[in-house]
This record gives sequence, structure tokens and C-alpha cells, in this order.
Amino acid sequence: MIARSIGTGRVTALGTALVLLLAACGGGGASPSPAGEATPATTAPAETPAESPAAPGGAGPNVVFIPKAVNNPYFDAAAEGAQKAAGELGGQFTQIGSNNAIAAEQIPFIQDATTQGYDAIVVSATGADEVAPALRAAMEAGIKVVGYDSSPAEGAYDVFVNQTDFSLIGGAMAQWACDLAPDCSGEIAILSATATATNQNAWIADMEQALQDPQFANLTLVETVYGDDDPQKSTTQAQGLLQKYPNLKVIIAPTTVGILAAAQVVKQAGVSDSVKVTGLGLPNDMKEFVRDGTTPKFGLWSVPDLGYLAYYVAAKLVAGEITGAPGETFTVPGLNNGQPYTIGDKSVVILGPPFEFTPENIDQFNF
Ligand code: RAM
Repeated sequence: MIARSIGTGRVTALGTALVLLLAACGGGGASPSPAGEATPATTAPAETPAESPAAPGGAGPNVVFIPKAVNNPYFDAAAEGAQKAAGELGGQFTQIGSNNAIAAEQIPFIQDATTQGYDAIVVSATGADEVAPALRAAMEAGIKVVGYDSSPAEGAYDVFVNQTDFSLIGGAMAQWACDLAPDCSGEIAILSATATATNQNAWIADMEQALQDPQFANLTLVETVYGDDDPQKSTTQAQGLLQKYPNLKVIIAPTTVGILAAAQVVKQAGVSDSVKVTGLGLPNDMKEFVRDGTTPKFGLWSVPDLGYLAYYVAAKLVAGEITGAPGETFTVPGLNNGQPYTIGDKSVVILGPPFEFTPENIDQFNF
């Protein structure tokens, strides 16, 4: 399977950086496969934590995943990889959480998980600082805490598993906006997730930095709005952008929920000739919009591999094979070309490079 990798540093490397997907994001069974079927994640209904172990209890750990929200398909894709890891390790996988990506709603799930006998909590923080006290309490209770996708505050996790180097995303989004706006000029706007999301805020900050480059001088970022990873609110926000900025050329949505809503709004409004949508999306959500030209290019990483890696990191922490200290190394089956991962500064591990999806490669992905 071939995918286009977002190049390091300059985004102009996009055109030349073809990589083998299996080499870049793992041959671990969690990698997306054109023929593979997605397994629906086990999630709890809003408000009520519930457990549905994916694997019979064995020698492995008992791990609970707490995503930003359980009704977001992005986290189903991550859970697919985590369930696979649990199966390989003889561990247990449970996913709990709110239906709303709101920090105040995530905290009780962390607090509940702390009292339920889990060995590790794996969390995508809806608010880095907001959830930190509950996570620190879990750590004090002897539970290993792994951040994935969206980082908790430093000191409130043992390891943060980052999907990719943050700066690659900001630069790529600036370049995509440039590529999709006529003559790399005109008004562009961002439709983000929640205003407190660590990951989106880091990507947006990097994109704003990248836009300072003279090559983007004719692009004007008019506004950043927040759809809270809620489909309806994201739809309303995208509609609002079209109304407020009749000359808008590109909507950049660094969220799988936001990019889908924006593409649907633009298409339904019949303006996809003049307004393009890009950002970060699930290939399965976006195939239709890649084909019809609403979203000619966008990016993401292997989300199943993210869940797979996060589970393995949790298991290694529980087993005492790693402590989360910078400089420690470990390997995970099928990931990182079989090479060891090194825990970096601030106890961060990076899954690998993200991908750029285009009409040429989109059908090769299934997540
Ligand atoms: C949404 C969530 C998630 C983010 C993706 C790209 O599903 O906000 O945290 O990583 O988009």
C-alpha cells in the first residue's frame, strides 16, 4: 500500500516523499488495510461508565481508554488498534467516556476509573490543565497514566503518545490552504474542535507560525471558530463562516469531526467550486469529498496504530519495562520499521509521520 507522507520540515517535500505505508506506520496488525474491516469500538454511553473487556483476562494489563468523547469515530479507530494490542498481550481493554468533548465531563470518568482496579488509564485530554488533578490522583494511587492524541499537562502522565510531530501538521495545513486557494491568495478560516484541546491548539499555533512565511503572504486567516467536535455545532460554525465571509477560499479543520461537517456544508451549499475544505480527517469519512473535489487533499496518521502503540506503552509501564523517563527505548511489534522507539523530552513518544490523502491514494485506506 502506498501513501504520501508529509515531509519533514518544508512541506514542499510533499511531492517527493512517497513511502510505503507499512514501512512508515507499522506492519503491526493495527495498520490500516485496504481489505481490513474496521471493528466497532466498545464504548460506554454518555454519563455512565461501563466496561466491556475485549480480551479475556490473561497475563496482560487491565487498561481503560478515556477518549475526548466516545461517539467520535476517530476514537473508534484508535480503539480498534488498542483492542488488537490487548488481544496480543492477553490484557483487557475498556473504553469509557462522555458523549461530549468537554473537560468537565471527562473528569468524573477519570475519577471513576481510578477506583475501578485498572492498571493503566490511557487518556486523550479534552483540557490539559483541567484533567490534570484527576490524573495526578490516579498516578498517586499507583495507576499508570498514558496520554494519547491530546496531551494532559506535563506531570499528569507517565508517557504521552503523540501521533506525530506537532510542527509537521501546522506546516502541512498552511501548504494545503495555499495549494487550494486560487494563486495561494484570499481569505481562509479555521474550524477547530474545542478551544481547550491541546492537540488542535498546538497545530493551529504552528500553522499561524507557518503562515508568516512570505510564500503565504497573500493568504489572510480571517477567523478561528470552534465546533467542539460536535457534528451539529461544527455544521453551524461552518455555515456561519460561509455567511460571514462570502469571499472565503478555504476552510481548514484540524479535526475529523470538523472537516466532515465543513465538507458537507460546502457541498450542500453548492459552493465547492469556490470554497475548498482541508485539514485532518478520517479517510473513510472523506472519500466522497475527495472524489468530488470538495476536499482535494488533507491528512492524518494511522489512527489504529496510535491506539495500538498507546496500549503497548501502557502495558510496558505496568510491567515495569519502562518508567517514562526520557531516553528509555522499547520496541512494539510491527511499528516503526521494527526499530526501537525512544522516549523523548517531556516523556513524549511519537508514532511516526502523518500521511497526505489525495484522489490517487484515498481508496487504499480503510479507517
Ligand atoms: C478529532 C479529535 C482528535 C483529533 C482528530 C484529528 O477526532 O479532536 O483529538 O486528533 O480530530
